Amino acid sequence: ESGVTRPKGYNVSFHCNPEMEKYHFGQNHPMKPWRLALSKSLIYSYGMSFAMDNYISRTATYEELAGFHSTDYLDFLGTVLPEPVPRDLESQNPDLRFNLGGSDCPLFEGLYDYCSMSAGTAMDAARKICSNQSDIAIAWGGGLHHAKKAEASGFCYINDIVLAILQLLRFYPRVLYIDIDVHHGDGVEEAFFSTDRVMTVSFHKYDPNNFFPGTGALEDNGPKNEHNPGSHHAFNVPLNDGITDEQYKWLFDRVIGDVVAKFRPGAIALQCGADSLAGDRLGRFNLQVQGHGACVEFCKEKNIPMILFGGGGYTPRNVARAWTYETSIAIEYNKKIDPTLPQHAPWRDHFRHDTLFPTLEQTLGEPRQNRNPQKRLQEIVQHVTEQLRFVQA
Ligand code: ZL4
Ligand code: CA
Ligand code: ZN
Repeated sequence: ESGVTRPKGYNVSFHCNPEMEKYHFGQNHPMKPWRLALSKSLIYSYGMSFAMDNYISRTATYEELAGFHSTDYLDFLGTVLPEPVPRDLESQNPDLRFNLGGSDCPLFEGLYDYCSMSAGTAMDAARKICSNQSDIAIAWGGGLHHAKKAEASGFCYINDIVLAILQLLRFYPRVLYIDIDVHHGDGVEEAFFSTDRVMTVSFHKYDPNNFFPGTGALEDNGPKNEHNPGSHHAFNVPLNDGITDEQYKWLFDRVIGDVVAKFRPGAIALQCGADSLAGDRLGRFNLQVQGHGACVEFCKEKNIPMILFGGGGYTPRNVARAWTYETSIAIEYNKKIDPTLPQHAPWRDHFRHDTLFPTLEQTLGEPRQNRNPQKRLQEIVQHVTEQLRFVQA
């Protein structure tokens, strides 16, 4: 008896593959697939599985992966053996084919299977949306937004988001992609650069010389050639260190509100990378679980079919908190959720504080200095408004 009931009038599906949680990128690598196990265990401890359709997803087939990726790349990915590249040689090593085998995208045991599982969860989620069996489909094991057609990048090998959006495009004329990971969603932006059927919007830390991947300037809105249908269909919200919940929410509501009103998407793909949270090992923002979740809430209120993807997130206890809260938003349990973590939750001590909503002081000690003047945020909103005038209503 958990007290969690199904939301009235619509369906949420939850897609995972427990095998994924077992893979290792190597010692000290920030990407830790076990954060998926931690997240799922917290979600289940709250009893939320009773309010969703729960699926163990299939692994994507080679043919499905080839819907976006080149077969050269897939063939190589399927045959490479984990041969660790000597660290000091790595930068000069001319034999890093497809950007595989460096410290960001190492070759590890079972890499191809891990990739097809991540893609499988995302594609299953997309299929549930297309068949109208789900209104919100959750794939926390997906969200690997940097992968290119024939190249691994930034911990991402297979772009499950692109594959899922390609599914959605079979049924919906227009799909909106939103990315709240602290990194720029470059792989998804690039994949749909030349089409007006997908609009991409990424919020990210932008510092071209010091922060990965270095792309995603405010002025980058798609092909510069006006005759290319993709022009004015990419949006970037470049931010600086220390942005707060209040500012991020303000920006998100203005930008996404206007984008949805103008573009009228039939489906939304929302990448919920949790490295935009305060205290993340790689991130730089001061977002709290509430502010991160407010983005999911805002999108949900648009009543448009939606996929929620995972993505980055390198402080596993906070990743689990965010994705748990966001699952509760999907099933409309967020207003009733007990902010005290369930007594019986496995790894409860791992969370350090027994709350779902730690304060900034609890997560950071000292919050990062906020380098986002309100004036700059206003400029960003203004730029988006101007770009949207070029978009066909
Ligand atoms: C690590 O400690 O900025 C990888 C990566 C491995 C273990 C031991 C190796 C030590 C931080 C990162 C050497 C590490 C050198 N280990 C890493 C330009 C870089 C070249 C690689 O959230 N070095 C590259 C990628 C980013 C770069 C971010 C975000 C993914 C997502 C979606 C991808 N790459 C500089 C860094 C470590 C490591 C410690 C690391 N890599 C931090 N930032 C990067 O958007 C899932
Ligand atoms: Ca982003
Ligand atoms: Zn990231």
